[in-house]
Amino acid sequence: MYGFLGPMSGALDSTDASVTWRPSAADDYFGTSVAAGDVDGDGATDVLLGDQWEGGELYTTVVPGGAVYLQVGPASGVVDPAGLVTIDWGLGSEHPGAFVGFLPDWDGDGGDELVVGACYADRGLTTGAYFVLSSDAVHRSGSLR
Ligand SMILES: [Ca+2]
Ligand SMILES: [Ca+2]
Repeated sequence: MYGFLGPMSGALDSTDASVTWRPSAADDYFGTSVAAGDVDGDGATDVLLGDQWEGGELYTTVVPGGAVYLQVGPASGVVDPAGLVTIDWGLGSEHPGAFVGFLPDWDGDGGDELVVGACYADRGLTTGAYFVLSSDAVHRSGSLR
């Protein structure tokens, strides 16, 4: 997944990216979803990166996985998402990361809340849920499961 700082003009490609999020190992649909907000309220944009099959198995047996990574900004260069704040339900989970987003500071603590969509919530193909994670909880833990 690539991030480009504006202003932009002309034809761009991956070598023009200001930041590249690239897993260091083969991955499962890293980059399924992306959203920008300010989770720590410092004025610098933070990025949520979804990976709805992380740790799962898509090709031989359908075992859901999923993870969401939080890049606290600013960022530059090549970043391995394994080193970021990770929101991971674990193997056999609900596909967190199918959708990610931010809610503008819902609880008034100065940071935007995180929204994680999990399209297999409750282990069903026709179910799904959105989870709202407090910016404060994410900051205190550094990682959530
Ligand atoms: Ca920020
Ligand atoms: Ca908040």
